[in-house]
Amino acid sequence: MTTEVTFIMVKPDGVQRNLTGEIIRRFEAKGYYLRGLKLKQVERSLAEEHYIDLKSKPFYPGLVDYILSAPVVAMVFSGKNVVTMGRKLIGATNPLASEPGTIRGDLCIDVGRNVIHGSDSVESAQREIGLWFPEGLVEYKPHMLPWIYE
Ligand code: 3AN
Repeated sequence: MTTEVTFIMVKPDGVQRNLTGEIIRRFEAKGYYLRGLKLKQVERSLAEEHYIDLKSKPFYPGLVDYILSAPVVAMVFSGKNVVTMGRKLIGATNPLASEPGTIRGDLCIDVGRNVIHGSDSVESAQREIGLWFPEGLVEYKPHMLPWIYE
């Protein structure tokens, strides 16, 4: 059984719109386990580091300001292929291209208010979890795995 992990963040608009529970529900209902969770007012250095790969993009300053504009909910989920499947559950970056049934396809309209972030690779997930949860994760053994995996 793989213990792949991914970093998921409910962005300020998602928190303000009370979508945190709906987002957790979708990941849990799929069969993933919550491994870390915190409500956090982000400091600029963390937001800039998180989005370092997008530094040259014209929308980067607005993106950082958006992430700083109100608290976010930072989470870690675990499970088989959770990085790839998490991105599928989330949907395309631009909500206009996100399929109905995905989080973005169902819950938002503008790319600059797209309610959620999810790691795009196993390597990004490791980097992001290290950034957002430097204290580490709680040791935890999910007990229903035989009902999720054959
Ligand atoms: P994703 O969040 O789907 O991995 P990225 O990493 O390309 O997409 O972009 C990170 C974030 O930057 C997006 N979630 C979105 O909030 C913002 N963003 C991406 N493209 C644009 C854009 N063209 N205009 C405004 N904001 C954007």
